[in-house]
Amino acid sequence: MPDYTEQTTQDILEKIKLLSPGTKLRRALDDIIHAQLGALIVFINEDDMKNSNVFQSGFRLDCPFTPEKLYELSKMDGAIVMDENATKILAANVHLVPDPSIPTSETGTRHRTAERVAKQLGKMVVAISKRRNVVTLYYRDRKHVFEDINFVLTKVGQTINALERFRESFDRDLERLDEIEIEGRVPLEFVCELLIRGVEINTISANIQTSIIELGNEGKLAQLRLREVLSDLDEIIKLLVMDYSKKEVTEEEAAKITEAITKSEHKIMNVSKALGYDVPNIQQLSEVRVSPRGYRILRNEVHIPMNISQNVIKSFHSIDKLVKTNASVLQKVDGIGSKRAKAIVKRLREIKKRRV
Ligand code: 3AT
Ligand code: 3AT
Ligand code: MN
Repeated sequence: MPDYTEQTTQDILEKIKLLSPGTKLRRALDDIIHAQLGALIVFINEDDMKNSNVFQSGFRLDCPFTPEKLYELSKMDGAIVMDENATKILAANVHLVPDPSIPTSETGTRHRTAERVAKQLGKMVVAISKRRNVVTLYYRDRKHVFEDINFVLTKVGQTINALERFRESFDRDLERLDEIEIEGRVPLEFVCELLIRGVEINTISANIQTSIIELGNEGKLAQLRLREVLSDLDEIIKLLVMDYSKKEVTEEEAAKITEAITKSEHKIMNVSKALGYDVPNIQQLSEVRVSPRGYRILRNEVHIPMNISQNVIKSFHSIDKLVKTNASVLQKVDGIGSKRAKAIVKRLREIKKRRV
């Protein structure tokens, strides 16, 4: 059996999409379930079917797919064969004979067969249980059970509610960070906490992506809400890392550090280590004060492009020095004209005022 990994994870999302509400295929599956019928459907192109000895007996159809036809055919015993894009019904009443030595954890003959055929041929197989009213997708060595649509809607809705609150509080703390940054003495612990919360919002969002895809048409609102929750988040995390990493890092290096933080247990000590700080314990960490370089403030508050921010930071090194300068000195930096210089000085002063 071939070894499938990363690509399969991507592909299976495409397969789930093919079966999600709003598609013709899903309409057929829903009809089959409502009529208390079962089904076993293999998705394979005609040539691959002809060249395989898994498919036995049955009869050839080779007709365009419609939900009504699929529904009628599901009344018959055996498997239905469709092409991989689900546009044609190739055969029905087919007896599937996969290699019996392929392991399967299922019990009923329909589901055991489905799992084995998917593994053996590396294709998508869908089983609808007559007894349990459940649709199961097998693809290569993966399995996805479709849950009740209302259950998925509720689960996704609740998760996004929570994410929206997380994001609001994250944004409030970013505003607080602006103010502390102007003073130039930022608790490292605070920065680490913010980074953890940022990557957690990302991780939780990634985890419900599959459910949103499973919702198909019904998931459009959820998709929009999630996009809002995630807006600029990757950018903010990157700029935080570039501001606070112990040594100056490029955007690519910042992405690597972010990945390390995401993959680690989300603990403060791990984050400070990923940023390059060698602090032995949490007590000592809580006393560390750092000054950011200023990437985030320059980008978010004054909309300075990255390459010009880099020039500014080369000259000033950190935000506390930038705060003390005036527009005429700033103008000497490559890419900073009098307009930008004034905007930077003005905005930094405004933030400083907000603090008192
Ligand atoms: P009916 O006339 O529908 O009762 P059939 O010959 O059309 O019989 P089905 O395909 O409907 O057979 O299968 C009915 C059940 O028989 C399904 C499964 O639980 C059992 N069965 C079929 N083939 C096997 C097998 N090779 N090993 C164990 N059980 C099997
Ligand atoms: P249910 O949950 O009862 O629907 P199951 O996995 O328990 O599914 P069964 O043994 O009850 O499966 O078989 C149900 C039908 O599945 C019988 C037959 O129409 C189809 N089926 C089972 N094995 C095969 C096979 N090897 N090829 C084609 N069709 C099959
Ligand atoms: Mn059964």
